[in-house]
Amino acid sequence: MNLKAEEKTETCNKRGEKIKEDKPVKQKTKCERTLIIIKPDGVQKKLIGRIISRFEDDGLEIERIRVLHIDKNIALIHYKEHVEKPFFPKLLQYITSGPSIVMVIKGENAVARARELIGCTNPEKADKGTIRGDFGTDITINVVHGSDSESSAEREINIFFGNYL
Ligand code: RTP
Ligand code: MG
Repeated sequence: MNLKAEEKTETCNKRGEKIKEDKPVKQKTKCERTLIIIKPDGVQKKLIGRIISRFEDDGLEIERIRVLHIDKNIALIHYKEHVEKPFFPKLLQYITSGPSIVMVIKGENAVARARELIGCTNPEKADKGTIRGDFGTDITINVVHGSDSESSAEREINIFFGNYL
């Protein structure tokens, strides 16, 4: 396919002759932040380092991090969309059962990339090589949380780290 003139750039070849080259294709990327929680089972099983490495090895950056024992009040706010669901009592018991690691992770397309690294909600159905696929127990006890959209990320980051963005 021939590119139009404005899609080409002028440069020199090895012999110093002027030539037209295709402009480098710019990737569509967006720097985002997402909220990640290593849930109580991940902390209990001493998986903190291995889980953080999954994100860092993918090029994502840990921007904020804290240890927090999530209490009922925080759980009600963070998981507000699930409060009326039948599984909520189990989720509440689980997420408040011990300390968690709460992080803001930053990078290009961080929300979707982190969800990909985490894998699907049910570890039995999650691909091997994903965090849940490798370390999760069942549909409740699934090691990590990751924001599901940019707007959720903003809301959740504000819950745990205040409005600093
Ligand atoms: P998360 O919010 O923790 O990242 O998980 P998710 O988006 O993959 O799944 P979501 O539907 O938001 O569910 C939140 C958490 O609730 C527990 N859960 N239990 N049917 C069940 O028993 C059930 N479904 C969900 C899991 O701990 C899930 O991560
Ligand atoms: Mg969710």
